[in-house]
Amino acid sequence: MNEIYEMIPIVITRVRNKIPLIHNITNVVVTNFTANGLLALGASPVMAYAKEEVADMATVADALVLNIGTLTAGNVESMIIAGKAANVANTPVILDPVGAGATRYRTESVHRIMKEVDITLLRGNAAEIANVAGIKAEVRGVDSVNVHDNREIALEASKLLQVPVVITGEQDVVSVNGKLTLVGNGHEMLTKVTGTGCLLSAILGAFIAVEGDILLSSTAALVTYGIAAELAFEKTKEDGPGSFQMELLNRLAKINEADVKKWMKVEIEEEA
Ligand code: ATP
Ligand code: TZP
Ligand code: MG
Ligand code: MG
Repeated sequence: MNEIYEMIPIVITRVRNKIPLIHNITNVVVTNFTANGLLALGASPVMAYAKEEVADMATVADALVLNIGTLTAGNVESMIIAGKAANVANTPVILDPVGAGATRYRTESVHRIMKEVDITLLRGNAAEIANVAGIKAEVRGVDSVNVHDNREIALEASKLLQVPVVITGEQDVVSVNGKLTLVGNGHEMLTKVTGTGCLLSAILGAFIAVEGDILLSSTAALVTYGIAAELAFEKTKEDGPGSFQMELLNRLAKINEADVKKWMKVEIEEEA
């Protein structure tokens, strides 16, 4: 397991060397920010939604990221077509169930997608993940309302759904096959900019595209993103969310192995 600590800083360099193509079917709020965040990091974003083309795009992509933030019936159909093609092509699929539990349509759509598509990683806040897994939790709009025990919900949800899970919040949790990592990096300012969770889901796609060990790649993505946010806050703390959002892109472009090694806050639980 010590090996994981040594490997975490290296994954960002692998992303930059490979420049993975990330196919996003995402929401209208975060589209531009997600594309710019992936580019800054060193990945290659593409947004493609038409049911006539999503299978082709998902087949050539290095990861497919599905995000239900501004769902339409057409998008659900496209997500399922893309997801099935990704499964055939061995393209990893990341699902962000934005606002699951807030409306019946969102929860049902997530269940439909998960029934038809093998998901490599499910990433959301605690309430979204709890609602997808059928664990009782409250969601209003796209934000988590209650304070939840991220660790317990991640563990239970990944067991119930039989899928790797990342829950984000003040502390992030990765749960894969009974193993857990807890990530303490990040900054509260991330909650003042919309789309920071959605961008993170896309970045998880970029990391999973270059490292197939989901516990390692997901932990590396969370740590790298969290540290970039901490450094962005340091530089812009006198200003506010606008400057922070811009600086987050700058820091995603600049963060390197040495930064990750120096600032990472990770706990590993072998047998949770
Ligand atoms: P929500 O709608 O609940 O805000 P989200 O989809 O935006 O969910 P977050 O849970 O906010 O996703 O996670 C996005 C990023 O923000 C992650 O890197 C996470 O670690 C970080 N984050 C969220 N809340 C905090 C916090 N209180 N302190 C530090 N970092 C945080
Ligand atoms: N409404 C629908 S999707 C969306 C909003 C505000 C963006 C949510 O982004 P995030 O990353 O979950 O904060
Ligand atoms: Mg947030
Ligand atoms: Mg979200």
